[in-house]
Amino acid sequence: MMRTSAGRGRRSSAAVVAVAVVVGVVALASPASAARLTAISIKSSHVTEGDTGTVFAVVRVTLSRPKTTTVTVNFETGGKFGETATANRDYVRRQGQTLSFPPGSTYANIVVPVIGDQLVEPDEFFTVHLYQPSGGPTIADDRGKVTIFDDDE
Ligand SMILES: [Ca+2]
Ligand SMILES: [Ca+2]
Repeated sequence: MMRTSAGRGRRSSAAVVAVAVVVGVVALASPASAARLTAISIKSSHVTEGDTGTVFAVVRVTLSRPKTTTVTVNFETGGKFGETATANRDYVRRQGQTLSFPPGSTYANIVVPVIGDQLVEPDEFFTVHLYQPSGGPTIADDRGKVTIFDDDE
């Protein structure tokens, strides 16, 4: 009788301790890691082509929270993700360039010139690709799609 109830006592203390540890880990880990991680993401964009000269596609890149120091990320326009738009014919290629987020900012824009023409063609797209972040953040979403709407008929 003594043995049985001592055994029960131990089991329930052990169970209480285990629950307390699990709750403690969750409560401490979530806010701390959320505060430390900053992520860079790129949005998709679109632009209507035009007939002559260039129009500008504006692609927004966001930081999940502002930093007190400058953050940078490199970017390039892509030809490796099945794009239907052709670099330097439909848009001006950008390569090996760096986008900066000044301290306190949460977004920056990449601007890509889109070349006008009067050809009747389907809507086309290209991608802007982020790589090599510096200043702490990781990249959550590295690829933005820019759709060029054709305006010729
Ligand atoms: Ca046009
Ligand atoms: Ca066109």
